[in-house]
Amino acid sequence: TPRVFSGIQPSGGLTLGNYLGAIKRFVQMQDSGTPTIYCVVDLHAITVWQDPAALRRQTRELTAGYIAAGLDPARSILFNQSQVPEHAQLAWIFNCVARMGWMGRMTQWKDKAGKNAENASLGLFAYPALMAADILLYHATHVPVGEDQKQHLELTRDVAAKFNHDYGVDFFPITEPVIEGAATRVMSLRDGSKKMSKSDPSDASRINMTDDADTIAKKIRKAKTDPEALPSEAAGLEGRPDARNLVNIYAALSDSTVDAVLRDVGGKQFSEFKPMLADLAVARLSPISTEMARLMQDPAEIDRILGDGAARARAIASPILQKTYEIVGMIRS
Ligand code: AQP
Repeated sequence: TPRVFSGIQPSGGLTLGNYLGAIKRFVQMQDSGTPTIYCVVDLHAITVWQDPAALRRQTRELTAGYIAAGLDPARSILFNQSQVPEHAQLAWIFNCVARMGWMGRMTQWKDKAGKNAENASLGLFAYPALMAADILLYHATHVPVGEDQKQHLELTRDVAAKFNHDYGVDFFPITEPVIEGAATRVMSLRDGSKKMSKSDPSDASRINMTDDADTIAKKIRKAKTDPEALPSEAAGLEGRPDARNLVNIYAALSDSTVDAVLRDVGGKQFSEFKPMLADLAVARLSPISTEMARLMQDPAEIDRILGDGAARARAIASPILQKTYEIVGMIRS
């Protein structure tokens, strides 16, 4: 039976990349009627330092973002990871299944630990084993994510296959990544070869879900582009990463395709296209940010939603963890 799981780290404010690459598609999957479980992965967030007060605020803000963008806590299970201890418990078992070599090859590890791996947290290294636990704890079959998470999902499949093989069972499913749409990789507005990220030190590199209309318009006006006009078909974006990025964003925000967008705007200069993009971004994002701000006025209600979601998540996770312990040979008495 199909079941969707995905998560986002409360490691900063939500960006347009998180919205287009993840949340927008979370909503589509919910609305298609498949059972959906969406997590605020606070245990993942602390793999790099988080100020406790900021972590609390970002957890609530991300939850508000989920709801404001169209996730319905009655139809989807929404919760924060640390309230379901089974995630950490299964992650330990997967730490003993996954191999050091697999982890060392992860590009996110290499990017985030950089040259100073000696000083990175052990949790950052083990991050993909916890992610495998998040997904497999629910026997999730489909995981909507952005392009940057593809390698971690392959590792999740490797963990499931090795566990099944080592214990001679057919217990954990081999999950399918769902990486689709025009904006599976939204790039930095300052550098079309770098992904838009909530932890980029430059605020001008990203559009935050909480940016107001003027800020959005200004960031798009200043976005890096090249001097050429827009091409009339996708092939003309070859070798033009900054131009491609803005067209991809336009296509994703308008639920269209790059080819369809270029049929309309091909031949225009960026001086004309950028205000169109800014208007579209404001029209799509401002209802969400207004609703987020409204929800944030009642943090107790957000916490209640997370608690309720956690109880429902545990009801699914707990029997799967118990069965895992049994397979591994742990006595339950
Ligand atoms: N630029 C992006 N384009 C498309 N999808 C993106 N995602 C993130 N950035 C982009 C997708 O959002 C989901 C949640 O990501 P995450 O918060 O778990 O971590 P991340 O991928 O590392 O995102 P950030 O914004 O770059 O956070 P930091 O800076 O804290 O690492 C995932 O599905 C991801 O693919």
